[in-house]
Amino acid sequence: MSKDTLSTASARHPKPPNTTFAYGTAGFRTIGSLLDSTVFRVGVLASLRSAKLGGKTIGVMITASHNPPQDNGVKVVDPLGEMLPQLWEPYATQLANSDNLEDDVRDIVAREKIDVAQAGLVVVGMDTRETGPQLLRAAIDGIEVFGRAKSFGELTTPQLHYLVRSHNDPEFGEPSENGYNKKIISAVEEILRLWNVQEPLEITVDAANGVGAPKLRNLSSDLINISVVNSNTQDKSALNVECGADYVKTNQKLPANVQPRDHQLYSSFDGDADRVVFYYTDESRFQLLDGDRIATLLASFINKLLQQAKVKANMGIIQTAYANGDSTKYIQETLQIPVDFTPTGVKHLHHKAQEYDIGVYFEANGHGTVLFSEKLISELKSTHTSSPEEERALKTLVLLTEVINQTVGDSISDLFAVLLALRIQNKTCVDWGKDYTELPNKLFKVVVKDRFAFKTTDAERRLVEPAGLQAKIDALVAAYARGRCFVRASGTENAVRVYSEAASAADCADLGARVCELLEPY
Ligand code: G16
Repeated sequence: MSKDTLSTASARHPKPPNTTFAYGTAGFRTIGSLLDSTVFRVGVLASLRSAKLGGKTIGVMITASHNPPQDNGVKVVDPLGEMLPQLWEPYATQLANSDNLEDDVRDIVAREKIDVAQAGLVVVGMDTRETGPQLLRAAIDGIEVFGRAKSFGELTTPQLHYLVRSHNDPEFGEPSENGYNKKIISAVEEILRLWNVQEPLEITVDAANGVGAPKLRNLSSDLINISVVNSNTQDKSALNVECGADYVKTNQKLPANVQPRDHQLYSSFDGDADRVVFYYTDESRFQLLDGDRIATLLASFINKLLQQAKVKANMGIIQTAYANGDSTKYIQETLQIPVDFTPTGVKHLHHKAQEYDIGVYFEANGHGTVLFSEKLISELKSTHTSSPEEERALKTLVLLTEVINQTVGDSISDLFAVLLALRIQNKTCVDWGKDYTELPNKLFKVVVKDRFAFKTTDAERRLVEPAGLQAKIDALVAAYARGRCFVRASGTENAVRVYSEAASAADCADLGARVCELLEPY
């Protein structure tokens, strides 16, 4: 270990006093100006992770995704484009809070039996936040203590995941942003040709004034016509403000600058383009098509293709406690697909989805993807067909595995998957919105003294601490027809989230507000 280098480099990134950092739902997130030392230390950790894995390429993404503009964050991406394993999260927290960095690094090196000389490449990206460039330099400083850094500058989070995977697995794609674009566009265009689609795919996207805006512009072609609004990445205070997927989902209303035409589909990305939601208006009434709807649309589309291709595959849908009760009912009773529940956080859903040949996972907030197992992909590629219809369905399935990001939820590839599913099935957004009716639901955010005092069980559907609080929630819920309500600490913001649903909108709002009142003493 090159001890001097670590101490010299870390002296340039002093830890702020009286601040504790925790690796949460999606890495570290807090006010960007507090994160310099943490990002430096995450850089060190990423190179240790690379060394542990014999020099494989690791990723570091600097983003606070849906959070407000002044926040920032950082997370580590493993070689196949997956999140840092949960076993390593305590190391990240240990280093971020360490007052004796050299000893703590030595401790991790010993515990994990790491040969630091094996540290390889760490690829780094950032979203468009004001604190991004400085934090990117801190990450590089940390990485270079043991390993090598390669910065890709501004990227969407899913593009960074793609780049990590393609550096380790050249068959996955060319390891460049251009390679990412080519992989998606060529698969989308080939599917459109297979189905003889002449008219281009068209949609207006609200890019949350984030990095998705410039990246989407690189993806237009004769068959893809996307208009982007809320694309101002120069005004750093505009990110996610009154626009973007989180704003639209939480407030259940249109973002700024979208003047909808009835029955036309629109969509919103979040600040780092890893979530997407859709919507339309019907006689000016807003109709949201969230992650639950994306999951059901894609699962039923893929199921139809499997039937046409005469291929058997075992499919599951993974949801979290935020999934609308009626979406779960529709999946189980109408689509007849099994549903699993995990805690919030892509890392949890992703692992569960890997247990299926086809694992469809979406959080209601629009974060998700469809995973196809390697076994199924090779079966699809080697199956012989006996009719043109079978052949086309089979080819479409194979191409969908190229369109849909296999590493993480991706607004861009989910956008195309949805547009293809609608176009090929001749389904309008209004048809999609009528697949099932949804229970009225509402999200609340409550700032409490200590969000870490809120501990949950049963995939976050019940509180075990603070003691006695769950019983009070249960008593309230029992008074409302089809009532459901849960409380959990956010892992990305300094707040507690409350979700409520009930048979009527008035009951849903009332139930949520009364549960929020229960939180006042905390
Ligand atoms: C992140 C996670 C998501 C999670 C969201 C909110 O999204 O990747 O899985 O649903 O945070 O998490 P929490 O309720 O714990 O704050 P993003 O888009 O912000 O990266």
